[in-house]
Amino acid sequence: MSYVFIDGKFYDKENAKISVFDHGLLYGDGVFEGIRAYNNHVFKLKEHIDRLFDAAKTIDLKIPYSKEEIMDIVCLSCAKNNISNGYIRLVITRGVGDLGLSPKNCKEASVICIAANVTLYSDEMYEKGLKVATSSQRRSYGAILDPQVKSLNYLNNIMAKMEADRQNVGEAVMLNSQGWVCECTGDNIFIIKDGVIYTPPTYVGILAGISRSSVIEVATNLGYEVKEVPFTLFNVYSADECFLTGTAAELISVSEADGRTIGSGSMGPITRQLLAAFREYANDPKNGTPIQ
Ligand code: PXG
Repeated sequence: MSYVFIDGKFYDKENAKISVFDHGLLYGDGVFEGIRAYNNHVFKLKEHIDRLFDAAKTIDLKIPYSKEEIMDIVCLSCAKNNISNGYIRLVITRGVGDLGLSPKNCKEASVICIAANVTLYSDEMYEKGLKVATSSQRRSYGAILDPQVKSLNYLNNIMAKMEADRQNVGEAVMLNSQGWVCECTGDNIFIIKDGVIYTPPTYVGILAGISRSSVIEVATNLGYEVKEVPFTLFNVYSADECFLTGTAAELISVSEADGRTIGSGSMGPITRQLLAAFREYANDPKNGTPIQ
């Protein structure tokens, strides 16, 4: 049996339901986080909760719990479901209102926490790497809806992901309106050229990924130079190595972009070293919050 936290209570999975008048459903009005537990610790929980509160503040949504209380809810959800390694989905919706865009009649935000097992890519996928294709969908930017807000409206990314599915590739690379490479639909992107690691800066229009910042830290500690600078598809196609980072994928290499083989066409040596170092980092209790 699995249990889902909704607004102060745990419900068994079948009875975990919210109202059809919730503005999260009606308008995609809300924010969320996807979080991993490793080794009985919730990885970078404080960073996820800080990002969640920053996003909620940006859309002027009051979360009816303190940061400490939300952290407790996440840990309790893991404990209640016997999750020591898993995936946590934390969702804050605008709550129940009427059939108008304005949330002025939404009395209180709803807080939902699901702790589940995680579906991993196979070892073979990590070895071979993902094929990616550039999407016709442009990533939005700070003057529209800042991609730093992990909002419940993921249509931009979903349409890009559907394009990737149609082309039989694992991920879609999204550019901003100027053509700078931003990120993929649920992952940040890195390239490696002549031993230097590059990833786009947040101002081009990306989610400031927690895995992204962890990889930057791990790579820097290993002595690599990491540059957060804008780059174009030219740099992706001509990279020695390319990889994606995200809570679900951790760090996965890219073998092909728009039909161009990247580097050797399978996981490169620096990507391999970073993946091992990242997994060690993620499993280190120092980088997480104990579940109980
Ligand atoms: N960019 C975007 C647009 C994302 O949605 C990332 C980058 C990576 O961020 P983190 O903090 O996870 O390193 C994300 C996160 C899913 C799923 O179900 C995807 C994400 C999060 C949770 C679930 O595919 N993407």
